[in-house]
Amino acid sequence: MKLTFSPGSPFARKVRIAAIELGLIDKIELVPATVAPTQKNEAYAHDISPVRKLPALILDSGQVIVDSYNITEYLDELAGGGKLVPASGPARWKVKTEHTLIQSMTDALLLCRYEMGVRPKEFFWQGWYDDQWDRAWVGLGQFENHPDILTRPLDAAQISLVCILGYLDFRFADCGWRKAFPKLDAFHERMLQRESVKVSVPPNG
Ligand SMILES: N[C@@H](CCC(=O)N[C@@H](CS)C(=O)NCC(=O)O)C(=O)O
Repeated sequence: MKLTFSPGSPFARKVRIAAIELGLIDKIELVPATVAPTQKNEAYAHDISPVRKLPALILDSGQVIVDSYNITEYLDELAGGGKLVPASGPARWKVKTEHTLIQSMTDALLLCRYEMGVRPKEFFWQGWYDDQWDRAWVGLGQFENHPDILTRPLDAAQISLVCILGYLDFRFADCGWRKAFPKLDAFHERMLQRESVKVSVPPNG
């Protein structure tokens, strides 16, 4: 299998952590890819995904699986199922919902990043930026007071949470999340004791 990948991507990191935790990383070739708004990358659009986002998992059959959550769930199934995403019942929907919230918060941070780093300065929209930032920040505040996700055995929502925190370090180093959210800081430190989390820290993070 091949995984389109970039070392700074919180979504690709999630898949990498999941693959290591599931014992599948040796079956995956990481293929560096560059995708960004306004950069056409027709080959990626044609061969992998018309919406030009990474990560994507390319199976040996040629089938492509897009979206980091789908890929995580696919890998989980390959490893026997029910390991990072509970197989059924309320626990499954809890992990999936928390995961989706954190993924949407990460999307919001990425939009902030693009607003700052990609959009021409004269078109920067402060109100829109602040609104996206607020979605991520308020969400983090809710997880700060959510003792269950911070302490239970490893799952996909927790992996997502460590990836958004790592992305804050990587792209918004001065935002002060550790001071604002001390329980998330302690969770992040605990997660860093895992090899999977440690080896996947973004390069400048
Ligand atoms: N929901 C997607 C989001 C993926 C995503 O936004 N990836 C970013 C890289 S971190 C990307 O490909 N951006 C390129 C673009 O938006 O043009 C997932 O979880 O895989």
